Amino acid sequence: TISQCIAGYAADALNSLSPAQIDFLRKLPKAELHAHLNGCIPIQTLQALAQERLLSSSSLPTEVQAGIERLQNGIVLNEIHEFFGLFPAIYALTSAPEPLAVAARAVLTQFLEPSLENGDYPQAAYLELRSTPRETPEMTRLKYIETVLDEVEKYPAEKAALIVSLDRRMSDDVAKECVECAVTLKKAGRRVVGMDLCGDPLAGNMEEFAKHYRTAKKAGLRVTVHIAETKGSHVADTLQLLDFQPDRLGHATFLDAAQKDFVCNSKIGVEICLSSNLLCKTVPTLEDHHISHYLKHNHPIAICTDDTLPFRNSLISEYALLLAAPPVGLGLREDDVERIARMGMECRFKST
Ligand code: 6MZ
Repeated sequence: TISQCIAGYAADALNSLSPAQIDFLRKLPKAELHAHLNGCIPIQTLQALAQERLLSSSSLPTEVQAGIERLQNGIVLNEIHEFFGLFPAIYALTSAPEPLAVAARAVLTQFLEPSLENGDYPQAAYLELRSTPRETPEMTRLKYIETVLDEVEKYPAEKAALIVSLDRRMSDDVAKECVECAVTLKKAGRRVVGMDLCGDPLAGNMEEFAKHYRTAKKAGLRVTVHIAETKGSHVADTLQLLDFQPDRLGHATFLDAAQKDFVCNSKIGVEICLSSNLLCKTVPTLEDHHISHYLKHNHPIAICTDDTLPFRNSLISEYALLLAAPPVGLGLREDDVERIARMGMECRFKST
């Protein structure tokens, strides 16, 4: 196999390509616009953080150890809600500024630095990293965002930026605090370009969140929301999210015909995460994936990884799913894949 860290659908697609096709994908300038920091920590980095914790504080809760082992061995999910249970173990290791900075640096390196394994090319020409601010005994939410920003800003603005995520499970006060932090940092010239809405797709009251996204937009932040990610997503919820006037949509798997038309007419870019949808079982097969609808309508999409740690994919392997012949891939032509990569670059949030 090409990489030990890549497995599943994405690996099968990558392994089925010819060296010339792999070379083509490596050289293609690609934008990664939907990557969750704590979902994209390389497993080696997570293990090193666990080791360090063991050395400094003698013990690691058994749940954390079990969680890391599970991630190491490759997860199998029966449905998307099981996915969120993976994060407490990861969070336990990134709950102070220093380990958080280590994790952020590793994620930025993974996407933006050329690697031997990748033929000396970087996975992505541009990365919009997203993360949910957490308050812990060791840091405030403001400190959380500043810590990640310090790492993001080590790269030039043409290469990296930060999106601050709100979690659907957040209380109103916490959501408000996160938006205030993002706006303040943006006003201070820091590289926060947008706000996201993520977390358990069925949690939270979206009516309460609307005002926070209005505040963010007023301050010049762009907005992306995870929308209609599961079959259980309600029409009312989806309509409310569209009412936030998002600039991009994450997943958009279960939009009805009218909602799809609205998205196509308003040219809102859709972040497509193929492996993620297949592994979380929200889409049964590649053939059934809603990407076909958007491709048919020449609608702007961005191919993204979502969470490289549990899904064991990479940006190149997600593109391999486009190029590989069916049934492992969609069997698109190289010029179509090139056009898709360009669309991804055009979906970037420019700071205003
Ligand atoms: C919804 C997701 C997600 O923010 O702590 N997250 N939310 N749907 C998904 N699709 C599979 N994948 C990740 O990164 C981890 C957090 O991102 C959200 C979850 O809330 C998860 O806790 P950060 O850096």
